[in-house]
Amino acid sequence: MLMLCSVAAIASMQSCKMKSADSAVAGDAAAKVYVAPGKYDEFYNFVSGGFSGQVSVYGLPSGRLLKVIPVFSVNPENGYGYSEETKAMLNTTNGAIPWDDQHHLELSQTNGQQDGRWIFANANNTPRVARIDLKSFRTAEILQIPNSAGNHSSPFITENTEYVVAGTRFSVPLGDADVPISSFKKNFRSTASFISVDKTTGHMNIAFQIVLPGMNLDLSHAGKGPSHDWFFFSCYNTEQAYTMLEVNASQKDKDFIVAVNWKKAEEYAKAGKGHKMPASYAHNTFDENTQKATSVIEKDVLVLDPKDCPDMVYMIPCPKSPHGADVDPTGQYIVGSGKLAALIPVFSFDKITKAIQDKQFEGDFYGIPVIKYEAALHGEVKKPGLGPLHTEFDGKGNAYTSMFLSSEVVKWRISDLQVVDRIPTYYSVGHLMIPGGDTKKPMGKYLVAYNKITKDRYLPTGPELCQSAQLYDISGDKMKLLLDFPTIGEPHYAQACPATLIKDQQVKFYDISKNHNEYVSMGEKKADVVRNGNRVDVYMTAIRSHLVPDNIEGVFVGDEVYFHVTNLEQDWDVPHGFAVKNSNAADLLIMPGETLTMKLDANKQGIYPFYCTDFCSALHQEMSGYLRVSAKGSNVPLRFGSGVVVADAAASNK
Ligand code: K7E
Ligand code: CUA
Repeated sequence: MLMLCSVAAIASMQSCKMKSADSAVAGDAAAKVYVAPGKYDEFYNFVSGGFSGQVSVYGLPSGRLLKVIPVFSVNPENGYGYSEETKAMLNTTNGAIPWDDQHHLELSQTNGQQDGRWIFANANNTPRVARIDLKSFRTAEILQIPNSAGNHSSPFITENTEYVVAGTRFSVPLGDADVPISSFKKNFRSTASFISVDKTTGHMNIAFQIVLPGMNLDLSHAGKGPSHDWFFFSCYNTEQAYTMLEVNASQKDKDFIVAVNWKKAEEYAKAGKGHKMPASYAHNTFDENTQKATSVIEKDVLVLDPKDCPDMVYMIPCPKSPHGADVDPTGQYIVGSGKLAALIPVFSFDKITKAIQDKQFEGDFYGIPVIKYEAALHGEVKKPGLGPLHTEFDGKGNAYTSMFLSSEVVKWRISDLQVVDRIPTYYSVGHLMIPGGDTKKPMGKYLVAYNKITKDRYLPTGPELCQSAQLYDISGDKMKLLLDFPTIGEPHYAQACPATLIKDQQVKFYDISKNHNEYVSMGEKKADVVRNGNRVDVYMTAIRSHLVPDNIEGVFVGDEVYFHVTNLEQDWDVPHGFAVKNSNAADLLIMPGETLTMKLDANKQGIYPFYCTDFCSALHQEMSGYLRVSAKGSNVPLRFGSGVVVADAAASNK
């Protein structure tokens, strides 16, 4: 901000700050982001949660938080990861992992345009890819990725969602081999996994995994139109450093964009050019029919080596540790953003193709041909700013690049590579996003910057400040700042689609006649308590404003009690909650027509009240009951019921 001030003004910093902050906001900003009470936003904005492991959903242009979708982390709000039905979603070959680091999102596409079916999310730390259903806003599937670590260049997709990719940021030895760290060059590999997506069900499977030299794959984007068959990955650390990367991975002038012809790879895989390698990875799916997640451990993966597959992988030199690898809407231009570069190289797909035909190579990298930089280059954006990270497009021939170090968004023309506008961000922008901005049909009305540093933008909240997003109007020649809004976790990439694409397909409640959860209670008369050894199954129903049964006796210390709670409501927006005293799980939030199960270890004698945790009706506070837990071996018969039924059963009570 101070850059804009004169030396004299710096003397009175406060007034200068005020002035630039005022002028940074467009005069009609309030009207442009105001969504009147009861009115809907124009776009859904899906934002990655970073270290929160979840995905959050905001309305644009208001910036209102609509929902947090639990994906890679347990979620106390609704019991995701705690309920018996959802526990398996977080299973991995290292057991259940209650947390991950979620960076990138990609909406499913058909013909290079958003189709509103699914959104994919990556987990960085324990490499996984998730598919979220956009009818229910629930995580439907999570697939672990073997031979990977730091699943960062993921989950980008091809034009028709044929494949979701997962490129490893940290090279590791294949098959979890035990080798010295100093044998990096010899033993460590990076891998690019191509996950096929079933056209109708969305089910994911690793179709093949391409093994690449030890280096760090960072980001990626698929080609489109003429470059449909290709995928472009940025990579850094081609120095192959394994210690003090800060210095050792910044030695070379150029790293690479790795261009993968996935169509060729597909053919090689079909032709048997790969080899099946033993691998162990979890594949978790949530079955809507049984309302239960299951986890299967997969046993092998098909591996393709570029050595056996000529013409499948090429390297394009790219200056200074590239981060973003972004493809423009025409599919002709590939933008590499070198974190430490003072320019932005733009590559031309036609030139890349011609360079390959004419064999314009400058050697090879571990046997992979390296295309001459100039031969692939469309041109360079000169002096764009400092620290280019990511680029999105408006569909009108312009590109927008985030500049981390100079803290700004820079707009430039793809045709002549001229910078046409720039605007500050507050502060240190990472990713930026235009609705549809990485598809064939961007909606160039808004741009959102997801910033790394918040400093003075909001009321202070102790040492930890919220992360921040900023909304810009990009409909005119000049970008205009409209709004700041706080975000959850650390936002990295995001996607946005028109509300009209998905709002009318939303599930309002689950049809109870189709509830095939094995522990469903189809009506209050089916409520039951069944003992089997030290396992007690409670078949419970919830409807405004009572739980059945609401009195349970004959449970002993050492028992495992499973509360299977079925919400009998058949109406929108009537969830019931369930919590029981002394439980060490989160409470449940059960949607209408759904059954969820909470396990309680009865560890000590006493009366355990249970209740609905969601204020569902005027008599919500009455929606409660008691569980009696008696000492082991005591003579208390199993009894349960509600109201009159309990009175009958009470005849045998001492
Ligand atoms: Cu945050 Cu996409 Cu993980 Cu750049 S990455 S900022
Ligand atoms: Cu049901 Cu409160």
